[in-house]
Amino acid sequence: SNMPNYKLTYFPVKALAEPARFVFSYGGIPFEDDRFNRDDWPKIKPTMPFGQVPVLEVDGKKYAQSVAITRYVAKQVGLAGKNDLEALEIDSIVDSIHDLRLKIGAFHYETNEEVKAAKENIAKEQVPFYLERLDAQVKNNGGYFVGGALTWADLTFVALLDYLNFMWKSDLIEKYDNLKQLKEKVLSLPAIKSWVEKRPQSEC
Ligand SMILES: N[C@@H](CCC(=O)N[C@@H](CS)C(=O)NCC(=O)O)C(=O)O
Repeated sequence: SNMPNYKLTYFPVKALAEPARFVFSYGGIPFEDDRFNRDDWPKIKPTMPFGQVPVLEVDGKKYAQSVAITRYVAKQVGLAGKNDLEALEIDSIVDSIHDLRLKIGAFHYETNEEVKAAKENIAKEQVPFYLERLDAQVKNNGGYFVGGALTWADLTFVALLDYLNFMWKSDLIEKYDNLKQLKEKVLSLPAIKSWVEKRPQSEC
C-alpha cells in the first residue's frame, strides 16, 4: 500500500512534538516537519481540532494530541510492544512521563511569584519520586522501559528531556544512572543521531 502523506504541525520547538519526530525518524518514515512562527498562532489556532498543537495531518485530515499521535506512529514502525500487555505497560510509562512533565510545568508556567515559589517546593518533592521509579523501571527491564527492548516509551522520554531540563533549569537525570544510560543508548541510534544533527536548533 502507499505510504500516507504526513504533516506534523507545531511551534518551532521540540517539546511535545519531539517524541513523534523521534519515532518518525527512527522508522525512516518521511514527514513534513511544519513549524509555524509564534506570531502566526492566533490565525492558526482556530483551524486546529482542539485549538492546540501538535497536530498530525494524515492525507489532509487533522488529528490532535501528541501522545495519540506518537502511539500511532509507533504502531507503524513496530515500537508499540509485542502484545497488548506490553502496550499497556508502555502506555502506563508514557502517561507517567507526562504526569512528571505536568508537575514540572505547573511551577514553570506559574506567573504569580509567590504561588510559583510554593509550587516549586511541591515539585522539588514530587519530581524525585517519579525519577526514582522511572530509573528503577529501566534497571528492572534490561536497560529499557518495557520488555527489554526499545519502544516508543524510551523515545518519548529522551525526546522530551531537553524540554523538561529547560523548565527544571538543571539536568533532571544527573543522579539517575539507568536513565542516563537509556539517554545515551537512544541518542546513539543511527537514525536518531542523524535526526538530532539535522533538526532545526531550538532551546526547548
Ligand atoms: N494534551 C495535549 C496538549 C497540547 C498543548 O498543551 N499544546 C500547547 C503547546 S505545548 C498549545 O497548543 N498551546 C497554545 C494554546 O493553547 O493556545 C497534547 O499532548 O498534545
